[in-house]
Amino acid sequence: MALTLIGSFTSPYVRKIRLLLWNDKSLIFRPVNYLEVEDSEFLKSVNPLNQIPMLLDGETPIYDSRVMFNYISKKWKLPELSIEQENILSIIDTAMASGVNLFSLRKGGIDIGDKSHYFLVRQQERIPTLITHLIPWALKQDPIKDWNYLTMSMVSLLYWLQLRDIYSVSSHPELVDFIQRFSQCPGVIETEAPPL
Ligand SMILES: N[C@@H](CCC(=O)N[C@@H](CS)C(=O)NCC(=O)O)C(=O)O
Repeated sequence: MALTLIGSFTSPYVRKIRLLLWNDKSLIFRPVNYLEVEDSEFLKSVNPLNQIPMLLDGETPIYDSRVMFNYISKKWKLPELSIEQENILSIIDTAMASGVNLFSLRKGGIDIGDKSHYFLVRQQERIPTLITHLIPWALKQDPIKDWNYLTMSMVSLLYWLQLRDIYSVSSHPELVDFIQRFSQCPGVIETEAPPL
């Protein structure tokens, strides 16, 4: 049964699933922009979470990127992640969630630099803390040996933080180097967001 991925060209969650499925030539990618009325109505009609990415395996809906990864892993019989790898994935996904929260708030007109706002401060603090935590792991990753869902997620996170000007990745030479080393991996160039 062919897989259908519903998502945008900019979402970091969508991008990591596109990278994961890059070699599946039967994948159907259905682009949506949930800020446009027609696409938003379509998304709501197929996904009660009203979020992207969404995956369909035939008629079976799969709603969350981590669940998609687990589902694909089982289907393709990929090796199970160790607890250390699961933790890396949680760190990347949580940094992504904080970034996406800040982006959405800024889009809604909120001053995300407001230091008096408990929620904003927590999101703002979390990103550098998590990014710093990822550096020792990132330094050990090799683009030939370690092109997997973790490094795909990291590429998607770092690229998106820069794209949306949410966090200055360039202040970490190790991460600039990571982006450069992984830039030629399969699908990375092709899944870059078109100019905004
Ligand atoms: N936990 C979800 C998060 C997905 C998510 O936050 N997607 C964003 C786009 S990057 C979204 O759909 N935002 C619209 C909304 O939440 O209303 C996943 O891992 O798939």
